[in-house]
Amino acid sequence: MRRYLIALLICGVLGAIRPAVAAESEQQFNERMEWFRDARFGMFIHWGLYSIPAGEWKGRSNHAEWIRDTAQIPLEEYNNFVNDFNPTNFNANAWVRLAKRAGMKYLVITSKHHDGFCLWDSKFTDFDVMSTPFKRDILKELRNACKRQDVRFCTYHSIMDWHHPDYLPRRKWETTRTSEGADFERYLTYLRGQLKELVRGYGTGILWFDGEWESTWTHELGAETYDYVRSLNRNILINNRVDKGRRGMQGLTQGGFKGDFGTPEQEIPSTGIPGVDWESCMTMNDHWGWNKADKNWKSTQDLIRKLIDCASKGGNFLLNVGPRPDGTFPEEAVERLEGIGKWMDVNYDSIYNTTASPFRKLPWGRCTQKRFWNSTRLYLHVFDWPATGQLLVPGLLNQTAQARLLANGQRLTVGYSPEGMTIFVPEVAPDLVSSTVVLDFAGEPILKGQGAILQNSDGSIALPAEEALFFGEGIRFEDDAQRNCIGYWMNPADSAAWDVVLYQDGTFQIAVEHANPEPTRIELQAGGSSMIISLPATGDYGKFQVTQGGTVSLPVGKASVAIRGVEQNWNPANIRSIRLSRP
Ligand code: FHN
Repeated sequence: MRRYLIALLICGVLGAIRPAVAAESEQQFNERMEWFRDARFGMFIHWGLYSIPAGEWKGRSNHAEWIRDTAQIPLEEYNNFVNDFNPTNFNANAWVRLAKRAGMKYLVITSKHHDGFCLWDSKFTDFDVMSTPFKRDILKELRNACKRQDVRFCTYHSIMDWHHPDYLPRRKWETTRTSEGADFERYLTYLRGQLKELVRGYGTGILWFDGEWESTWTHELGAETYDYVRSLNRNILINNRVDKGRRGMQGLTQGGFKGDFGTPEQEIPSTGIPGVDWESCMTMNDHWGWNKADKNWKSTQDLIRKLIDCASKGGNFLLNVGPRPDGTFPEEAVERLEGIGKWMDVNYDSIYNTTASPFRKLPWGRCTQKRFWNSTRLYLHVFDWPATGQLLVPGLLNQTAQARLLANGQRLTVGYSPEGMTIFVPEVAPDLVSSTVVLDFAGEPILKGQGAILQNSDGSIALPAEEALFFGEGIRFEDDAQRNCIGYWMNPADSAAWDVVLYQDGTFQIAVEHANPEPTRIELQAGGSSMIISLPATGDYGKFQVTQGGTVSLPVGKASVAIRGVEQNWNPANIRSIRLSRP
């Protein structure tokens, strides 16, 4: 116990004098995020004492990593699992080999889950793997295996800790476990000490925080912890669960909160989110930790298409494995990892180092892309292979494209029409799960009817509500015959945007067609400038009128026009269209 107190004391002093983190430029942030954005695919591992009961407790079999809470196991009884943890079949090289086989570029393992048990030799507690019969430092072995096989080693770490005497609050059902003498500040020192071990001692590439939702954890603590961890390693990545800004399972970060990327859980955002980094984490069946009764495994096809879906929206896919207590992966997980790996052997180029699709949606599948100096490569992920042999890429107006099958390089003929590009494909799809057609053309994609609006021949530009791209939780297209407008705009931080293609540059007068019972203001950004437009009350959400804004100058080529609410005195407004016309 003495060594822990000394460790805590040292950490407390060091923690109190930690250096502030210098401000980071956008370029520095992009450099720090680069490997993560390029990787697109990682392995999540939930493993610990909770794996021993395998989801079962006193006749119920739907538990997993939360078992101490969901089965209300008293601490003393749960601690007995320490004596049973002896994963003699654990082989770090084999785990990393399987991650690599699947095409995963990084691995995130639960260093400590909510139960407080630590998978490494921590100076700050004996509730760790060194107190078990196994007596091996699992994180160290996994870190070394990752290093040997060029997979980035990363760690999940739970802020919430059901074991540590100083963590508060207790579980509601723990009526006999006193919180008398609990000192949350002392817990924070413990937490910082362990974070320092993981960052400096194990070189974790991501600190994947979790368990941030309880009242004792605050935005201030989150922001402070973010800065503290970055002060230990400026290049580390930290997810948004370090702070309090995560929007539930949808996982994206609300403004003003810390975190390098959003963490949707068991779901994938409905559209790409320009300028936002995120990673969807998902189980292969229905449980994070090992549950031997859970046979609801997602198919390999479904998992491959989820990976493609994430990449097509500019996000990462963190796919979970819950190892058994003996240290082996379930056969069903191994089968899926190998199946995904087979697909990645052929199609990895269409996932790694790609960015989001330029299309809002495609009828037959998804798209990822790579931009080169003066050309674009689209990877068309075709789930539903056209029986007609003609694959229409709707709204793509570029000319002189080259197309081929990624699987075997077979050249394909391309046709052009006002509806878009048609690629003539063989009768049989190279891969029934998803076949990749590679499309190369000069310049940037020119899209019609996919959120990209073409300038009219008279130079004007009409931006209708139904062609807008939406960013935020509530705002969306109100498909009502009388309205046909941007609606449900309750949160001024929500925004809408249009991609515009201009053939004639110039200065344009802005006009807004709106309906709002109360006066309100919007901010319009276009061509690098911004303006506030006051929208007088029209009396009703269905009573539209046109209000003039200022003027804006736009160059030839692609431009973006975006609107968001002005926070101060915000009142929702319905926007039917924005019009840019020659003054
Ligand atoms: O409570 C945890 C849960 O056990 C699991 O670790 C997931 C994985 O992201 N995170 C929390 C639930 O959101």
